[in-house]
Order: sequence, then structure tokens, then C-alpha cells
Amino acid sequence: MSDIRKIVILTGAGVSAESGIDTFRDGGGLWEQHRVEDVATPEAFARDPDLVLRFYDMRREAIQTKLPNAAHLALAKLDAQWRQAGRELLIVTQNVDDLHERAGAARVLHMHGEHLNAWCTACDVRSRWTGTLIERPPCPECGETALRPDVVWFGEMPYEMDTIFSALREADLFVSIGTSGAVYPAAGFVRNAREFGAATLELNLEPSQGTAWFDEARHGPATQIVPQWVEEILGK
Ligand code: BV8
Repeated sequence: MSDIRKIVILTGAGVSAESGIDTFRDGGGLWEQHRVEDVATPEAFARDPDLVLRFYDMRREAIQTKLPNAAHLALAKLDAQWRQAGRELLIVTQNVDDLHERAGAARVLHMHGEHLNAWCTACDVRSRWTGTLIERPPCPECGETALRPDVVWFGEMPYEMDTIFSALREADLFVSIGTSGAVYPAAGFVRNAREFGAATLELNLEPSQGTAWFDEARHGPATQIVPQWVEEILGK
């Protein structure tokens, strides 16, 4: 194995695309003629809660019918073998699906939350949720009908930013997989990683908006280029 000891991986919707989960921009970023940026906001939820709850109910149900793909499985293999060798890996995902976990990855940080959690705005408790929220079910903890999707909307602070920045500060390598580099602060991590001295690699179907910031960029479907890279890094 190489002298690389600490890796931070950022994934986006492109890593789940070949599992049949739509990305944000491939479908033109529209859902029922709404721009995602217009539905995934606290303002939209306040203005039209049924629209927003339907949007998330539909996606929560859809992800439960999908399976991890070769890219998720390769990252889970890296997670297991890298840790076994006493090295560090953090997978930070912008995705709200659970395919990294179902592929077997042990440590996944969902900076934008998770479809399979519901967050009670009355008692602040998060509960695992696989059903729908449109019918305003009671919070399992406090009984209030105050559940919302546990997803970070535009204008809301992503989760665990301190943990992410600590890992970026220590990283020898930062790898961005399947993301357009359109949404901050995630899109800025490559610049932070460079400033902290990490090498940077982009694995994406096509050049992302931040591709110029990467030392190296490989383009192709994640199910091909991610397993190839994992074999390389494990074989070094
Ligand atoms: C924050 C959860 C601050 C929800 C998501 C101007 C006005 C208003 C706001 C802003 C502004 N400028 C900047 C902002 C901030 C804003 C932002 O960046 N807006 C953008 C639109 C400009 N960011 C925020 O609001 C963030 N919060 O800044 O808070 C703050 C400070 C103090 C106090 C309070 C707050 C929060 C952003 C989080 C929003 N939530 N997701 C949900 O899922 O419904 S964002 C969502 O889109 C994803 O999580 C992801 O992060 C993001 C981008 O999506 P990608 O994953 O990259 O997917 P995309 O479709 O774009 O790209 C897919 C890529 O995969 C493509 O490149 C494609 O080529 C590739 N691909 C496709 N197929 C394959 C493939 N690659 C490989 N193989 C394949 N087969």
C-alpha cells in the first residue's frame, strides 16, 4: 500500500445513478415541474408542506427498491481493508439514500441528512422512518404531529461540518465521486483539501464544475472507474 494513510471521499448523486436513483441535474433538476432548489427549502415546506412531504415520501419509497452498485461495493471494500491496515477513511456523502451502508461501508457521514430518518420539530428527536409523512403521523418519541424529513434543505447548515473539516485537515488524499460541484459547502471541499496539503482526485462521468481544482480527474461511469481506482489504491 502507498504512503497515503488518510483518505476523505465525498460522494454525490452520480454514485447512485447506476442503481436507478435520479441525480439532481440529469433530469434537468426538475420534479413535477418544480426545480429541486425550490422544493428542498424550509420556505417551500412552510408555504406548501404537502408538496414537500409528497416529494420526500416518493423518494423515500423509491430508494427502498434500489440496490447498491459496483461503486458502492468497491468503496465498502476499501472501507474494510483500509481500516484493517490501520489506515483512516471517511466517506462523506451528499446523498440521502442508504446505499453506502447497504453495500457494507461502516463509517458514512450524511452531511445532507437521510431519507430514512424523520426529524421531530417539537422534541428534536430523529427516528428511523421508512413510511410516509404526508398523513402527519405522531412522533414516536413525543407524540406530536411535527415530523419533517431529516434532510438538509437549501439555506440550512449541513451536518457534522466540524468532523468533516477535521478529516480534511488530516487527509493525504481527497477523492470526489459523482458530484457536479454545484452545491456548497461540499463543492468547496476540494479547495479546502488542497489548502490543507492533500492530493485531490475527481472520479465523475464528466468534468464537474470544480474539475480544475483537482490534481487528477478520471471520467466515466462510477461502476467502472471507482472499482478500478479502489483496486489501484489497495494494490499500491
Ligand atoms: C448552506 C438534500 C449555509 C436535499 C441537498 C445563493 C443563494 C442561496 C444559497 C446559496 C447561494 N450560493 C450558495 C448557496 C448555498 C447553497 C448552494 O450551494 N446553492 C447552490 C444551488 C448555488 N447551499 C446551501 O444552502 C447549503 N447550506 O450553505 O448553509 C448556512 C450558513 C450559516 C447558517 C445556516 C446555513 C445546504 C445545501 C444542501 C441542500 N440539500 N440535498 C435532497 O436531497 O432533497 S443538495 C443536493 O444537490 C445534493 O445533496 C447535493 O449536495 C447537491 C448536488 O447534487 P449532486 O450530488 O452533485 O448531484 P448532481 O445531479 O448535481 O450531479 C451529479 C453528478 O454525477 C454529475 O456531475 C454527473 O455528471 C455525475 N454522474 C451522473 N451519472 C454518473 C455520474 N458520475 C459517475 N457515474 C455515473 N453513472
